[in-house]
Amino acid sequence: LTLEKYLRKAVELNEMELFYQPKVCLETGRIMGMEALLRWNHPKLKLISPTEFIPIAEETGMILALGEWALVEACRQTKSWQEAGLPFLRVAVNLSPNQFHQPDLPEQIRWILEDTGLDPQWLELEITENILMDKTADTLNTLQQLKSIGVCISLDDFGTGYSSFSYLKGFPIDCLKIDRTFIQDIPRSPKDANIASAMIRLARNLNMIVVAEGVETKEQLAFLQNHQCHVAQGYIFSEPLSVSAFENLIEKGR
Ligand code: G
Ligand code: G
Ligand code: NA
Ligand code: MN
Repeated sequence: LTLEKYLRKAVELNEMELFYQPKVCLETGRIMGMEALLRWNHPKLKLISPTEFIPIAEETGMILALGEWALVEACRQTKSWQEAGLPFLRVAVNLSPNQFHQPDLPEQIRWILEDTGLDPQWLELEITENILMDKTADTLNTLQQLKSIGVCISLDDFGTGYSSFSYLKGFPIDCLKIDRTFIQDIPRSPKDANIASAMIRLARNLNMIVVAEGVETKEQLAFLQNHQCHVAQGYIFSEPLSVSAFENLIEKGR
């Protein structure tokens, strides 16, 4: 309950921050985008993990204000990096189920892009399978509206929720993110290796971009390259970084 009280003030008090984790193209080895991840710097409670405050934000409805802040901030920052002459990168923002089911989400995305001046092609929205589970007609409608704006849609944590192949068939998804639980025991576990390679093939055959999450070792990276995974993200490249640390990283790769 105290956390809830503090959370209400956190956005106003400027205590929220976005960290950025690079996504690396496995064919070129270059950073092609980044995932924006919320961090809460509470003056007394110190750095609080999103795994602690996102569920509270969801329950209390605070996620709507918080999610809007994250969208605006990620688009603003990405545009500002582009204007500073850094390589153009696509920024991915996580959407919670409550945010996704807001009737005016497409309208919100439209004005945020207009306000920040970011071209829609540089924004990616990460949703989870569970979002696709209910309200099928509304969900499809929302996704189609978002696609018509020109943003990319990613299916996050693929394989861990209520996975269904019908989602891949029925919804306009650009990008499949293989959950890190399928990556972590590669190549030691033949089962996980088989599941991962099947997911990569499935995504590629459906003309989707496939991203591996939570890549930590050289062996995992080699496996993913051998199996033609498009993109990887994980500690092997970088943990999520503050704005200045991320800038240093992309300046270096220029
Ligand atoms: O960065 P970290 O591993 O601590 O993130 C933990 C969880 O919080 C992840 O599941 C991530 O998707 C979620 N998360 C981080 N930032 C956001 C955000 O801006 N919006 C939503 N809905 N979830 C986020
Ligand atoms: O649920 P989502 O996929 O959005 O969660 C992303 C979370 O995964 C972030 O909190 C981030 O800190 C974490 N993460 C990113 N790379 C790695 C990694 O290589 N290993 C592990 N264990 N976690 C990671
Ligand atoms: Na994510
Ligand atoms: Mn994920």
